[in-house]
Amino acid sequence: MERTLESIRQDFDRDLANAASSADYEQLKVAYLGKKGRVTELFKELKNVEPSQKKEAGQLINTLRAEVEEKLAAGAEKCRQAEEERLVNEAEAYDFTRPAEAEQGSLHPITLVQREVEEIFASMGFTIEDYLEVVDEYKNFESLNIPKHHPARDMQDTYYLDNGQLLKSHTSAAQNAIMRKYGAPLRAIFPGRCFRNEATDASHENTFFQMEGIMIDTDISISNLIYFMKTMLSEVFHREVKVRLRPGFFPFVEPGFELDISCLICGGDGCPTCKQSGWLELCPCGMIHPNVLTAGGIDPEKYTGFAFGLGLTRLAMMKYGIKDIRTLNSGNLKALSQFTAR
Ligand code: FA5
Repeated sequence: MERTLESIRQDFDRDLANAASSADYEQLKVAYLGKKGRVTELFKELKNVEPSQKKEAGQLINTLRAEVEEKLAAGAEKCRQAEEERLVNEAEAYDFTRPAEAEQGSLHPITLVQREVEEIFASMGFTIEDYLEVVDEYKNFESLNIPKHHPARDMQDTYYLDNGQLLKSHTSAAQNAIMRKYGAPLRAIFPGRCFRNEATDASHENTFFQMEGIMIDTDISISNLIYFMKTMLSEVFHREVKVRLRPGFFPFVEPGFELDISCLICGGDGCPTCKQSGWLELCPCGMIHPNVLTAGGIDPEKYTGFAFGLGLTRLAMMKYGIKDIRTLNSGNLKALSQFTAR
């Protein structure tokens, strides 16, 4: 028995010296201490040992087992530390400023259109502003001449938080803060995500983007409004597009208009995107109501201004021929990554 023990010890020491990875240590553990491992098998041999020598033989096997366990644990720990060190060294040697080799991502169509419209308005002297997504009722409604219980609130049902705040239903919610921030004269656009509690279809989403614009000065009229709208649309589409202006009611403008664009998906013939009408509501606008100017700290006796609320998501649909608005929030990379900057 002693000779067998010594031979196993020598084999183990030799195998241990050759172990180089955590996997090697695992294999050794199975080979010597596993169910059919060489040390484990020794215990089964005990039944053939003389009864008078059984106790001593058992102790010798136990000692060998403890020795093997200890050496394996120490070796495995040393190996783990070496592997960790190697990974750290590799990470340190990696140049994170190196240009990516993998395929690069692409900009979302709404981002592309947003940037294009921003560039157009910036070239005409407009400031680009950012605003919150969670606002209070005053910002979303009251400051815009929509008192509590006004039926216009029904048109823009949105999502309310427990604390009474809400997810802004239109970018007009930023008008008050921006008027207060800059005063008059003022030219600003402010894109943003809007939310509405409404059923979705080919042209309606519950989460979509608008871009608001306001221009306030001493002598602003509807002609200025029409000029800026036409300039923006012809630059975005790189051609004349058919638009129509019709009266529209919004409590925060007087007079108010609906600016529709001839549907570019069907060429005006009628399709599900334009609900068979040939036209798509794109950019309501109008002259800012005196009450809204007053709420924004601007004297309506001295200043007038126009405001518009461009449907940025719908503009992206028209520009890129996207038939269903839901594609834009779908995360479908195949559909969304095919558009590139101009
Ligand atoms: C408004 O939101 C007004 N705040 C716009 C405005 C601003 C009027 C300044 C006057 C002066 P409306 O609810 O119509 O209006 O929305 C404006 C545009 O946002 C629509 O023409 C449309 O292009 C887009 N829009 C509205 N609801 C949705 C929706 N559920 N999904 C996608 N786009 C939408």
